[in-house]
Amino acid sequence: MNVPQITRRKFLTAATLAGAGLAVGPLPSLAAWQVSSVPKPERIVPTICGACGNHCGLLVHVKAGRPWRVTGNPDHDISRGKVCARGQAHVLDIYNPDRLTQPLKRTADGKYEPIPWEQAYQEIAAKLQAILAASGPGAVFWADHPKSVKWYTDRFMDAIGSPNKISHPTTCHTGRTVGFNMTLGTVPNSDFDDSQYIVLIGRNPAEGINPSMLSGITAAREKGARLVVVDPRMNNTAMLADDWLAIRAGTDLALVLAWAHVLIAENLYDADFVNKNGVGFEQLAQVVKQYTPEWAEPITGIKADTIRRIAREMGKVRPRAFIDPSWYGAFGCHYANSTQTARAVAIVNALLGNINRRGGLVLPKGVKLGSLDAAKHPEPPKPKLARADGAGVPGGRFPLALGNFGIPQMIPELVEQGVYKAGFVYHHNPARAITDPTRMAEALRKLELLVVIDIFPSETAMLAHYVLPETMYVEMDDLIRTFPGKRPQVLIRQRVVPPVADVRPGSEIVTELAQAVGIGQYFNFTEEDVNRAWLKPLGITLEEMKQKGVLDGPEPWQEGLPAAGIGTPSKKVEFFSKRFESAGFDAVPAWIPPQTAVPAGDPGAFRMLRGHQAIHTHNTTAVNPHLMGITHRYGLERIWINAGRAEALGIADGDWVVVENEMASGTVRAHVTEAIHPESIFMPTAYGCASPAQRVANGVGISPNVFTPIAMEAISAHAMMAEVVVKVRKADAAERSAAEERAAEALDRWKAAVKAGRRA
Ligand SMILES: Nc1nc2c(c(=O)[nH]1)N[C@H]1C(S)=C(S)[C@@H](COP(=O)(O)OP(=O)(O)OC[C@H]3O[C@@H](n4cnc5c(=O)[nH]c(N)nc54)[C@H](O)[C@@H]3O)O[C@H]1N2
Ligand SMILES: Nc1nc2c(c(=O)[nH]1)N[C@H]1C(S)=C(S)[C@@H](COP(=O)(O)OP(=O)(O)OC[C@H]3O[C@@H](n4cnc5c(=O)[nH]c(N)nc54)[C@H](O)[C@@H]3O)O[C@H]1N2
Ligand code: SF4
Ligand SMILES: [Mo]
Repeated sequence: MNVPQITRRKFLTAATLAGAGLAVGPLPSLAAWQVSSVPKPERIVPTICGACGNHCGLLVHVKAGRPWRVTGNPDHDISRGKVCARGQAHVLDIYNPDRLTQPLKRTADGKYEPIPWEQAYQEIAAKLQAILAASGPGAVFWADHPKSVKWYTDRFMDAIGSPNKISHPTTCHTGRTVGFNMTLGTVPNSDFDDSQYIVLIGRNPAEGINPSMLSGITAAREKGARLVVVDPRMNNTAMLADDWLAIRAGTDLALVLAWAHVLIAENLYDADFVNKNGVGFEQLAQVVKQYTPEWAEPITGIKADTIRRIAREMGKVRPRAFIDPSWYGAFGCHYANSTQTARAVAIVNALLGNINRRGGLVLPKGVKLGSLDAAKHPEPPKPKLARADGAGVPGGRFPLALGNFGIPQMIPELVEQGVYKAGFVYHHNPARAITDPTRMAEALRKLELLVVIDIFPSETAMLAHYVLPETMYVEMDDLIRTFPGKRPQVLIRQRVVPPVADVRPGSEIVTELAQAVGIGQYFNFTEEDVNRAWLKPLGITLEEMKQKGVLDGPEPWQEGLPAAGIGTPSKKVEFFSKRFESAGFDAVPAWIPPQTAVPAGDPGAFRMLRGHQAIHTHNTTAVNPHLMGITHRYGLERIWINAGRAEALGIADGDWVVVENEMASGTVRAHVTEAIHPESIFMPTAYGCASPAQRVANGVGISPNVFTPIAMEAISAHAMMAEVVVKVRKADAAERSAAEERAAEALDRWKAAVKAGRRA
């Protein structure tokens, strides 16, 4: 099978023409138009966006008591004055008619009735106490997507004695994080702005948006830096690249090992840095001897000459060359080899001597906050029990996994075994975001108590005994947060407008719940007390913080490795990892093929890849009529399929196709394109909402998770989300008409939502 033959020039020409079309005519710029034609807002409030995990600094302009316009806070280093489409649109979801507006209780017939907050707290507390008395604290889990409220939820779990704090990372970045932590003691930030050579492997900041990455890449490109994008799919960041390497999915480890080989064999690595700051270089050199570019070519589908050229180019401009540590795609949680891929990436960076160097990888500099006075505000003792899922438990099943995040895809197994009996789910949607949502939903249904705190009736909320509605970010004050990095910062989120419904902020919900459960003594403070105590050593007042929204931390980042070394046990870069060795894994990364192979010669079989789109956040924003409007307009819910493979299957662009495997089957339209490797299809991750109560989202597209079994990668226990083979075929007439009917209904619901929005 050949790698698609598509030139970057073809794509750029099309993009440039489209851009030129827009530039024709004497139109003023958007910014100029906004200034000249729009009356002044009443107030502008600095705060933090809540539409995704980047937490960009926003300035929310308020008119007639409503958020009216959102602009970027130029002082915030992550966003640098930029706001993406989601940041613009999600703020309006406070008025979304499908929003949760009051506490709900499930009735005997499976419907939901509104109840007062006090009743909800009392009933939840009574059930929880009964479960704690009968089964102990190990029967309770709390699953969330980290936000600052996590400080409260962790305290709540400590106070009841349960170690089972769970979060999303095994379905996001765990493989990457464990690989880097074990090698460099942390996950560094890339210093894009000052780099001369950037390699992105399965990282697409133009769509898996991180605004500062894009600004940094653009700034570096303008100064002549080269950009290499490695992705089986020509993602939107590849449009900016000098090289797009259309690698065979799941084989990045072979490519990175071959780069290590060339750097060492051709003496291009930074020997001074390695001798001074590394352990196990000899073992590394021995292992990668075999991994020549010629060895990697048939595995990856990338020409040996190209592999060698890029290693030489990196070696030439080191230390201002790096491979970005990445996030989700490729080696966050996708393949059986992802954790070792991350280790190999960390190792190549260390060979380039770029660790904590300008234009290389920066060890993030933190900001040390104060703490509450423990004499007045006693801290709950830490739980004595070991985590039920074994994450990070010495001698357990997953000793190297991240103990502070746990393993959400093990919830079904632990419910089935009778371990978990009660669950709290906060700002997280396991019945959609985790692999095999059907099994997850069955398990959640078996719990004696499920409490979901959300802003929308998610799939998980629709399984809960109690649903508690939270304020949205523009309606609430929040705990201070810090941003470690090259420019360490302190940020605050604050209330812009009062809540539009009977909703409460997470910190208040946890505090009130704690009081009802009888552990209120650990919550004898207000959020303001905490913020003031945290800010105290920084010499910043809460008032100053609220006025500015973001302030620089007191201590600037400094180039070079710290005198005390880095955060590994040896304090050095661990080319050889004793921790890997003692846990039974390769101490120096060696080639591991992906666990599943696409059967050769089967015309309908593909590996299923997945990824983010610029206009949606996971499963949160498909409810938003503005953002879903973009999806409808451009058919963004379609799966990508390689043109040559599609032709062989009789599939034309826009055709309805059936995607199926032993777990599920779904019908969706096809985007037929040269810009994806023939072996894989690509499915966007924002679609396939199964909650009828989310009227704009429901019925649009399909979700990759329904095709993905629950699995645990051996080292970091991530969910191996791309170890999935599916079959694709053209839909027959009956399948097509059923799908068209479903799509037409979804479109009608969207049109109704747009109309209702215009009237509001
Ligand atoms: N718009 C938007 N931005 C977001 C988010 C969001 O939901 N929406 N979420 C945030 C979060 S939580 C995350 S984790 C990040 C995710 O950010 P990324 O990790 O950059 O995003 P993805 O699109 O998941 O994956 C990037 C690319 O990996 C490619 N890929 C898949 N398999 C392979 C492989 O085997 N090898 C290689 N080399 N590439 C592969 C995919 O084709 C995809 O283009 O985005 C963050 N930013
Ligand atoms: N199908 C699918 N699966 C995925 C992904 C995907 O995009 N699609 N992405 C993968 C990745 S990279 C990640 S990080 C995880 C993310 O997985 P999740 O953590 O589940 O994803 P989110 O979309 O961030 O949050 C989910 C829930 O939080 C609710 N929510 C949003 N804002 C608030 C708020 O302010 N307060 C409260 N209480 N609730 C809120 C949303 O309504 C939604 O129900 O999923 C992984 N799995
Ligand atoms: S990237 Fe967009 S959605 Fe995410 S925090 Fe920034 S502005 Fe908000
Ligand atoms: Mo993520």
